[in-house]
Amino acid sequence: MPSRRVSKDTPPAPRTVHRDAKQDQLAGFREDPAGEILTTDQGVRIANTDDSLHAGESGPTLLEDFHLREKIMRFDHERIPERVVHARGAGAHGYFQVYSSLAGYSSAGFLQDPEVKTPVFVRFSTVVGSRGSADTVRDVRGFAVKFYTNEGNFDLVGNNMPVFFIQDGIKFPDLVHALKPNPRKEIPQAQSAHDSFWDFVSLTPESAHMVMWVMSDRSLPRSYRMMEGFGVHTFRLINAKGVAHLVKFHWKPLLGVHALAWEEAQQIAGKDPDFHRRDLWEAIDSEALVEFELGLQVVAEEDAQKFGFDLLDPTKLLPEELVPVERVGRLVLDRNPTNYFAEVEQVAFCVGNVVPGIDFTNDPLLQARLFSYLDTQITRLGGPNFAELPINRPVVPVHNNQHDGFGRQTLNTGAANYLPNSVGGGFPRPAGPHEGGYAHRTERVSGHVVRARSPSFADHFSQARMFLASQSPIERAHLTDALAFELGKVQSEVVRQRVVDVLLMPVDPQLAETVARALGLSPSSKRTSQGTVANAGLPPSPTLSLVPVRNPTIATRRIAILAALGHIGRSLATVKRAFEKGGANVEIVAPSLGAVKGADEIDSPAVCSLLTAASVTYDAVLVADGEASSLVLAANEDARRFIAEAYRHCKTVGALGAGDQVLTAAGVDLASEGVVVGESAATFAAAFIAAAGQHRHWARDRQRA
Ligand code: HDE
Repeated sequence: MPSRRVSKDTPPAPRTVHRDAKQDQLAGFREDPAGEILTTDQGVRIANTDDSLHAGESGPTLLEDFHLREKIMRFDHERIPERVVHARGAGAHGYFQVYSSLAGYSSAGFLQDPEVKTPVFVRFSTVVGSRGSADTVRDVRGFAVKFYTNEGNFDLVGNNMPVFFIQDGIKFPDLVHALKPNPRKEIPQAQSAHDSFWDFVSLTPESAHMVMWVMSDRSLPRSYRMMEGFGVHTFRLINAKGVAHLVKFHWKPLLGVHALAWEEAQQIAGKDPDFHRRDLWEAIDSEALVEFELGLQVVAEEDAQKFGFDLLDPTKLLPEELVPVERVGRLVLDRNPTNYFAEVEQVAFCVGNVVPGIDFTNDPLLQARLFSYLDTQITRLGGPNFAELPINRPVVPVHNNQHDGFGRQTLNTGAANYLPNSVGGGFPRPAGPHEGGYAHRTERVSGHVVRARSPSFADHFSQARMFLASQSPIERAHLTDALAFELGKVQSEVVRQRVVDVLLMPVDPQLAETVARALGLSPSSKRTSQGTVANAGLPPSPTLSLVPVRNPTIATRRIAILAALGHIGRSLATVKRAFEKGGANVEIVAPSLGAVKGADEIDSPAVCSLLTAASVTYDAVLVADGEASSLVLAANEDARRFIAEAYRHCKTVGALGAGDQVLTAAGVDLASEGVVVGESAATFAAAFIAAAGQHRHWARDRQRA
């Protein structure tokens, strides 16, 4: 093909992106073995892959067996270092679309046109555990989004909590070392319930607010699809006129924010350690709703000082009551990865990946992250060419003089690999004034070079107290239990006492006292000199509470119907249909798999048996009608435990007709909240849907206490 004749006056090709741009690009890298013949990496066809080449049938293996050597060499090097943090994750493709142009705030191309769907790849993760750890541990969740925009990649690398443990990135290695397993024993895996974490946070009072979040129900999401996301730091949006606004990024799940019960989460970790991965995969596979809205809290630069705390302090959130969250666009996840390793493991997010119209602030945590994410990929992905990996490639062309290095794929054909040059016509040339070149915001900076923290970062407790005060009584009870659990696992009494005195007392003396009592301690009257005790009581922020449920729905929820020989198939089918109409996934669970004979000659197909199904993996449980079936189930210990666990974990439980005997046999109080019994299938279904839409009936937890 003749090369395009270009001069410096030739305008560059317009850069547009469509919804399938990333998939089209990935398609060129996919390999499909269907109907093909096995080859070596060199494309040589292989006739036998089961026996190595020997000198005689019982003789030694020959070095010339290139297939053996290649196969074993490739196997030996299949593993790459897992992420230092956020090692365990799940990913999905989708798109992002603004509701209307955000030109007033930002010039970013992907924020201008509501018709444009920008491809995205999202990776959700836990933080502490290794790659093979369980999904439902108590932990922060990562929420990282890569937008493949028409101006290059923008990565919004956030968490499901709006604040962080530390104020300056230089403490991140200390925090992570303290959180991770003990270096001598590599115990415990994927949890903070151990001495070093509590030792660190009790000596780091700036962590008080984040500790409240991590001990709250937010650290036990029901699903990746049911948690919020936050950019944490304050960023900047800059419009075409160069006007900057400060911004906090939010993701709001359309399915609401919901949490597991702590005991439930622990049990799921054993029964289905892939619970969140599976949930995401199955939801996308069944074309269920996986959608979030992008929210912005926008603050004019001149208003930055008016909130009484520093917007650059990542241990502070901006209460929604002070600056409402504007919902500006939708993120839809609708495609599972083709290959976990190539996509979810090799994706390299980088906080520094921004596009024109989005800029940073001087948040010292953010500043350290700007270095870390690029740097970490050198070790993790084995060199500087990781941006060429299919999942990381932008969908717009890349032209620069960054050449060579391990694993280089691009064949640069230019006559010169430096600038300025004349032999290559001066290309690739920098963008002209109206060609979308990234221009860093001009900012006046002055001051002494110091290793010091801004005095405006000194209040560590006001917002921790605000968060606690915003929790409903049951959420507060969960938080208190979580502290008692975690600190109960701490061996050092000195550390436990310090947490109570230094972290909890300044937040809330009553909390400190309750936790101290559970630990057999009493809060000390003497205060340490560390940290500043909050002076002002901030008003509670109701949006920080997950209770009450704001938009009840059973969509995508898992409902189990227990049935045995002699159940009433007709009413079971009616309620099942009603639940499915509401978008729920309904499974019939019986003593054994296969068709369960109905007393009315209508059989119901059991897809799980009491042996294979776990109550903790469902959101709601009910028992089918039928005298004979109910007698069988009431006498079955597994069935009773199935119901008792669901009841204990505050889920909606119910029974049609005679099924109520099974509930009673399982110890269910038929009069308590979230227990639905009834004769008429249609009325029962409506009541059950309303109850299950409430997610959990936490009031039962209080009764237990
Ligand atoms: Fe990260 N973080 N982080 N982090 N982080 C990484 O990058 C780091 C922080 C977050 O799914 C690493 O590619 C430092 C805050 C997510 O691939 C590493 C500091 C927030 C993910 C790293 C922070 C995050 C990471 C590990 C303090 C919420 C997973 C491997 C200055 C806003 C992304 C990698 C994925 C991953 C460093 C603090 C979110 C080591 C130094 C605050 C969601 O570079």
